[in-house]
Amino acid sequence: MKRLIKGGTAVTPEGAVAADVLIEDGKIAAIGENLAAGSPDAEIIDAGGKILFPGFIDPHTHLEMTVAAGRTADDFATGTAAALAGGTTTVLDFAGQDKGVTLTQTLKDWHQKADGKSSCDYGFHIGLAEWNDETKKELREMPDEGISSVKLYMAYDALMLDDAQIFETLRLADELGMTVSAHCENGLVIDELIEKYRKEGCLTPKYHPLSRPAAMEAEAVNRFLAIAEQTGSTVYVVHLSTQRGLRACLDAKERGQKLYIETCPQYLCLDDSCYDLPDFESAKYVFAPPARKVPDQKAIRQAIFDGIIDTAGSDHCSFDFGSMKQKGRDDFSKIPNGIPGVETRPQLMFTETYAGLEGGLSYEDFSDLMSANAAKIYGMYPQKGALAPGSDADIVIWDPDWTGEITHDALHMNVDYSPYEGYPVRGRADEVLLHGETAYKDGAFVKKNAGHYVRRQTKQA
Ligand code: DUC
Ligand code: ZN
Repeated sequence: MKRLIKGGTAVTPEGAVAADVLIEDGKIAAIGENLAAGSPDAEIIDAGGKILFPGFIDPHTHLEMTVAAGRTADDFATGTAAALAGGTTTVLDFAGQDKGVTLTQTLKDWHQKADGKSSCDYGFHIGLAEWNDETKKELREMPDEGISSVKLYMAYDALMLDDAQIFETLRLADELGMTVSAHCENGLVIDELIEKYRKEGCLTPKYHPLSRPAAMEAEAVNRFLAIAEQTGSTVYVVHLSTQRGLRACLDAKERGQKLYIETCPQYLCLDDSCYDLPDFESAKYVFAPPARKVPDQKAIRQAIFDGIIDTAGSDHCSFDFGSMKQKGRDDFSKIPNGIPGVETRPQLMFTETYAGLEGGLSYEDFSDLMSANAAKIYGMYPQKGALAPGSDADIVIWDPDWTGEITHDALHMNVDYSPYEGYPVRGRADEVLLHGETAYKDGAFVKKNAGHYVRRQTKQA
């Protein structure tokens, strides 16, 4: 079946151009002027005045994840549908190992959660919780499973690796051509700070950010990058949130190290005043790293404008306020960490970075930040992340002029609140195509459950 998108501005790898986009058999067949003449049988989609972006890619989600307090509100069915509604056509979720569970089993579990239930395309990062002979053996098998990236944690007792294990992970991942990403917070010091506040009877959510200070992000970023310097690895820092952490990244870049940096909308749109809200409302904002100070927000935004930050992940990790977040009513450390964001990420990022702002991003740069860079870093390009002949026809028809505000009622995520209620936003996805077919249009789902697993290439493949 042929479809022709007419009248839009297509954001291609060569630049944004007024052009038709012809789709055939789920792929982009051609981009150019007046393609209708050569394809009289094509179904016409009118995109007059709209921007055509390659489907957005969210490189950082936690769907159907279980933590000590229980399970996330969104599974793959609800989370990937909500992603589509926002303009995201591929998510990379963390298939996170629990201690004692093999990587093979973890991957099998994640396929069971996602296969046949996902409304957008999806891939998995393999997340490590331990490092032993079995893990090393199994990591070697991951590229054949379409996994090209490993995630490690420097915080959380149940997950964190020590420095020697990080060093070894980097060495082996390099040999396999896999990219290593890290959650950079100094978990040991954070645990001490949490214990100190608990002993002092400081138990409200206000103490969540105080127990996870900026210095502990910067220290871990610096340590991760210093270890990567020894192995010569190119690495990826997830959810960078602070000016000090950014400084550590810039120092490494100045040393000549190659690294990728991700931030998230929450580090642009929220600041630590959200921990002063009354009536336990602040629990809605308990995520890690926490919302930071206004100068951090400014530094992160400027780093996006300067092209220093490569990607924007949502770190979508949704827990209901009415039930799950209440588990920490008497002790902030028991509030499950995470906020919903897979659906709102494109709109929030567009609002915070669009070209109308001083120093704001061109459509091409926004497309790189939201799609192409993640595709390249994680081994999916140009199947994903490009409006180009031969690429998957995952296309967002974006209205750059729409303005409104975020309301939980209008969103599709399976969670009982939005941390951005009432936040003024600009731009929205009018229509979203997955594999050339309209999956979401004008506020309604047209096609669900059509998501495929994306096998990703390692750097050597
Ligand atoms: N931080 C969160 O807020 N949620 C999931 C995991 C994480 O590190
Ligand atoms: Zn995360």
